[in-house]
Amino acid sequence: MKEQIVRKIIDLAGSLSSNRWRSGDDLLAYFDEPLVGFASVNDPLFLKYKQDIGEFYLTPQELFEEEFGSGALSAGTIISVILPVSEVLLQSNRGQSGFPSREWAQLSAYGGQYAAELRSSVIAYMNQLGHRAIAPVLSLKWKTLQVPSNAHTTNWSERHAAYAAGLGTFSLAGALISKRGIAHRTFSVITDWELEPDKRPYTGLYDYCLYYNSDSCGACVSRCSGGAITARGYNNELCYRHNRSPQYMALRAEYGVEKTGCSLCQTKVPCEKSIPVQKRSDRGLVGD
Ligand code: B12
Ligand code: SF4
Ligand code: SF4
Repeated sequence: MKEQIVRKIIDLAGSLSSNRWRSGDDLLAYFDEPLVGFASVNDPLFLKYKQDIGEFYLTPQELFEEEFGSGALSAGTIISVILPVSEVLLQSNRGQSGFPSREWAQLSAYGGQYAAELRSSVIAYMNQLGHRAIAPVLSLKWKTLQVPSNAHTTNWSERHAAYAAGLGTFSLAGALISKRGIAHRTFSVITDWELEPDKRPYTGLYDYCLYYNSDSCGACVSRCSGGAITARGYNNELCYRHNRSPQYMALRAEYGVEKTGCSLCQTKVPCEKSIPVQKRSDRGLVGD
């Protein structure tokens, strides 16, 4: 059954015109075919997230109950979807330093619409098959908040859902590295349909990052033009400010978009589009 669901999500993704944008005479895709993973709503990891991240962090049950009432989710599945950024966009940002390319800014400004449409299509598909489903980030309970340890956090994280569903691990850059790399967008849907969870092909939070698994790399540190990534990890406040600096505001006007993103840390790095492997010549630790 899971294969059928994965096939369906890939087909739905292929049918959406919002994944296309015009560049001169060409019609190009923002994202390649999605990756799909499954986690049980009763996976103890979701309680561990609450313990480690904070009491404010929501479990799948709390989110589902907001929509369908108390006790609505005794069993079920988190379906996590990764949308890998297409090669043409990766290429456009590789040559950039300091600022993203015009093409990348298109992705930041409009790629979210496609992700939202695909998410709605997945929910509609679940409903057609007689199952209830919600998108956590559309719940009335979902919110962004500031806590002492994190200036920009939320009470449901899409990358934690992806981690639980076996789709990837965290990294020095803060982002999730999937088997299609770090350059992606991701969303999740919670359903009361009980499906077999995927096995996580890793045991540690940072298994796919070379900085943690091989004492090497750190390429994202020098790629980051906002000084937000160091050997101590990712500082989301610096990233946030950098993306709203006067230079970036001017860039929004120049490119004619409401946001440009930056994402230099997601291209021209060994983890860009696959799980990175250490090359002998790359040995050596990053400085701080
Ligand atoms: C708020 C937000 C931001 C804020 C702050 C980011 C942040 N907190 O890391 C700002 C505006 C700065 C930002 C920037 C960017 N973002 Co953003 N952002 C989000 C958003 C909406 C929520 C993130 C969040 O609060 N998570 C909750 C907290 C708890 O988790 P976390 O910080 O992600 O996780 C860390 C800690 O929990 C820590 N940790 C500590 N203890 C423990 C214990 C356990 C058990 C675990 C598991 C983890 C853990 O490890 C994690 C990794 O550092 C998500 C969408 C979503 N709803 O999830 C997108 C999202 C994370 N962003 C995304 C992207 C692409 C970006 C940018 C590249 C955009 C850009 N500017 O070009 C940058 C760079 C990010 C980077 N280097 O990681 C993608 C990430 C894709 C990926 N490969 O990981 C997401 C998932 C959006 C999406 N739908 O695809 N973002
Ligand atoms: S560039 Fe290297 S250190 Fe940075 S996240 Fe990717 S693998 Fe880890
Ligand atoms: S999005 Fe830009 S500023 Fe933020 S961490 Fe990545 S490279 Fe640095």
